[in-house]
Amino acid sequence: TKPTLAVVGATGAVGTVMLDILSSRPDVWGEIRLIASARSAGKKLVVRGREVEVVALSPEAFDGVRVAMFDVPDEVSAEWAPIAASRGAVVVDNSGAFRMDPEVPLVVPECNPEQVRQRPKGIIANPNCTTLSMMAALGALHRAYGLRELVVASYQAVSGMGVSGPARLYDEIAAVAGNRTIGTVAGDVRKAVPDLVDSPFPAPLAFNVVPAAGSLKEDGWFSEELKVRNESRKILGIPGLKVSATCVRVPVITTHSLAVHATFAEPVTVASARAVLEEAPTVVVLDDPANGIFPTPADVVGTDPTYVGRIRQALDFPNTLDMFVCGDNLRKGAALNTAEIAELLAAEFSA
Ligand code: 11C
Repeated sequence: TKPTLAVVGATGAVGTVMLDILSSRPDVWGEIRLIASARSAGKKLVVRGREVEVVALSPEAFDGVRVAMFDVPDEVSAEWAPIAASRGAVVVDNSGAFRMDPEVPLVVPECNPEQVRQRPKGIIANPNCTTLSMMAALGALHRAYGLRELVVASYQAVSGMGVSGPARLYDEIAAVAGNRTIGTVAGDVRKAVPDLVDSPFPAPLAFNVVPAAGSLKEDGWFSEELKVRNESRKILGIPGLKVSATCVRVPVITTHSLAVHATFAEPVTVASARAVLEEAPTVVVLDDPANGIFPTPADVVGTDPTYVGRIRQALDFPNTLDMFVCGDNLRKGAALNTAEIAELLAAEFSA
């Protein structure tokens, strides 16, 4: 019999995409149970073409569940993932609660699929969407040339924040639309958009970019920047990888972009790197700038691959490539990677 799957946080931004993904992937699941906060219990959502009623999060909700995907805030995962695991489910958790726990593998199927088997706590973590949006490409290049240093600037979409991000950006864009002088005087955008007290962003995002993603941590680093560093090291298995990231929110609804400056142990040419990336099954190279071909969020949103373009040999840095990477932060960056990990478990359970 096919294993029972639970989706915890089925009504959130990632949960909604997850139901879509579960409806279009090979059907390896028996029952799919939808779990959410008491507030959403009783709602009916469609998965695999059928309506399923959402049940409230409770220990009993996990009875009979073999795999539980969690797409909920860190503190909810921290409390409930161990409860689900204690009731016999393997948890695939998309929060930050367990990613750096040495007893929890942090898995990207293109990079370290074998680690799904090493789960002493019955919990497997799914990386942050910013890290994940470049990992398939970096993993392939690392295997070929040995990654040593990584300098990254992100251009992050608002849906990374959950449903509140797009809601706010649409409101801000509506507030400035049609004004053909706005954005020309300091502070005019700030005055035109709705009160920032109600915003998930610390500054206006319409006609703007905001160098503050996640929460502020020690020494001026934002949490997203530290996650890029810590999680890249763990996924790629390079504890000493030198990483420096600057994470920036941009007025894009969905699809994170990253300007990547990667230094390798081995010499690397643009042609050989392109061949390596073209061979990676989930990477698509879009790199013909003379003809306007490079990845942009607007062109790739809603699709599964990791897109790479603008591949250049750094002029002043040996063994170093510069490139631009785009990936849908809700699909490969979150729900799709979680589903792929869960499918590895489904295969294990039916083997
Ligand atoms: C963003 N990457 O774009 C973030 C949100 O650790 O999973 C995801 C936070 C996390 O805002």
